[in-house]
Amino acid sequence: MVAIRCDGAKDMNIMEKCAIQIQMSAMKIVCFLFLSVISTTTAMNTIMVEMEDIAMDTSYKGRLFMRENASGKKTVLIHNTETIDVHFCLDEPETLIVERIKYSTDGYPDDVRVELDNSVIGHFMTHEGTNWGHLWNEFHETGVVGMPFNLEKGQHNLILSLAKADQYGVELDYIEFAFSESTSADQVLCSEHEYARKMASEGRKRRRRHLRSFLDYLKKTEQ
Ligand SMILES: [Ca+2]
Ligand SMILES: [Ca+2]
Repeated sequence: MVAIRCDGAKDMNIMEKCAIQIQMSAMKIVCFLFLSVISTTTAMNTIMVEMEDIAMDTSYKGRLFMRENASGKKTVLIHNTETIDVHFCLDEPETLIVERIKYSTDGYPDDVRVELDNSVIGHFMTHEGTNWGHLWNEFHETGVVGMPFNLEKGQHNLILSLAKADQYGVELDYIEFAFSESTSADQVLCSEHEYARKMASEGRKRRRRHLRSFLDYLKKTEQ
């Protein structure tokens, strides 16, 4: 559309064209705002859960490994019939996507099964290859596993296990979830979960530290 000079226009034709131009600009602004609202409301929040942070109870004994290239320098092994269980407690309905799982393995590939509330939501196959154990320190990422899921408010269990494995299994470094509402791991993990307890305890310690430094500051200002 050719730009028209509207300042001080007196010709009726030009004034009509100017009015149309103004209406179109206004519509563009409304569309832009509408699309902005849509993209904001549909944006998902990535929440990373380190496997070593949830592997607290006795079922994980002997399954944590130090790996230099792992996030947090640690992984958790899934071997034979072992599982990794992540318990979510949601305060409101949310959409969940398993965005990415980071793992390492050395040997034949493994078929890793992902279940949500006792339904299999996806699988992924690990890499094949061996270098005398050195490949446990080389990490790979899956893409999205399964489809987006609409979860009701309340508790949900995500379980990772092996549908088919070699004799060595697979080590998981972390999982990245995408949630539609929540923004942090301590918001979505159940309060009875050791990890959530650890996060809450760290939060309490942090608040106590802040209170102590505030009281010290008050004492100094009184002197
Ligand atoms: Ca393997
Ligand atoms: Ca890790």
